[in-house]
Amino acid sequence: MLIETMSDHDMRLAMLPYAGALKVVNMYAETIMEELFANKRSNPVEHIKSRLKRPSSIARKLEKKGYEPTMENALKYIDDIAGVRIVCLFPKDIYKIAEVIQNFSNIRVCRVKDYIKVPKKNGYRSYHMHIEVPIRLLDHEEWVKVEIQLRTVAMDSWASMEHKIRYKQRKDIPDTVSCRLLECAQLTAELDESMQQLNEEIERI
Ligand code: 0O2
Repeated sequence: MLIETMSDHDMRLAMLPYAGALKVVNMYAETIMEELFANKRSNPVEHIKSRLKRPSSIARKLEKKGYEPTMENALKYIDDIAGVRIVCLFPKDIYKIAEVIQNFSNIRVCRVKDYIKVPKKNGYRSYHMHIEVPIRLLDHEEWVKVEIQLRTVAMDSWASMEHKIRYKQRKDIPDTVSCRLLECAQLTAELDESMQQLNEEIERI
């Protein structure tokens, strides 16, 4: 069924498993953070945010990937209909949290994209985990896809800025702006490194 022709009721039904998956992953994430960092002086997780992708964004993404914008294609080809973003203070914490998630028995990790070790050409850095969690519905259980994005505050502020510019422009970003963005991405990487070193020094005191 074409996404744009779906009624609000049908869309809500299609999104229900994703809304459930977001609640489950959020709960896991919050519990892990509390346990993992219970003995630390401060919680290195700055915040956790979750969102369901809007139908118009799902349709746009399908068209960009060359698929007809139907709900069937969305279920098959879009991995980030449900998204959870965990924003940390330091890069090291990202890998600690990713390892804990990896070892969860009721989470299937399908794919990992490490844009921190290998940033995108435009400078984008984040650690993406494509996972599935089991969701019980009235008459059956299904494994539902969720994208977890792990990033630092600096990576997050860069990504928000770049996202805003890209979406506001709705056309190619001028080369001068792309170059400035890339420079800023490099600065945020240096900032992350320095802040992490500083934190390690403070923890040793
Ligand atoms: P929005 O509006 O944030 O939801 P794939 O089929 O997996 O190769 P996909 O889904 O594009 O293709 O994978 P990827 O790279 O994991 O991107 C998923 C999401 O990561 C994006 O969703 C963004 O949220 C974020 N992201 C990826 N690349 C960039 C980037 O260059 N800049 C910014 N600001 N965010 C990025 P959406 O649907 O693009 O956008």
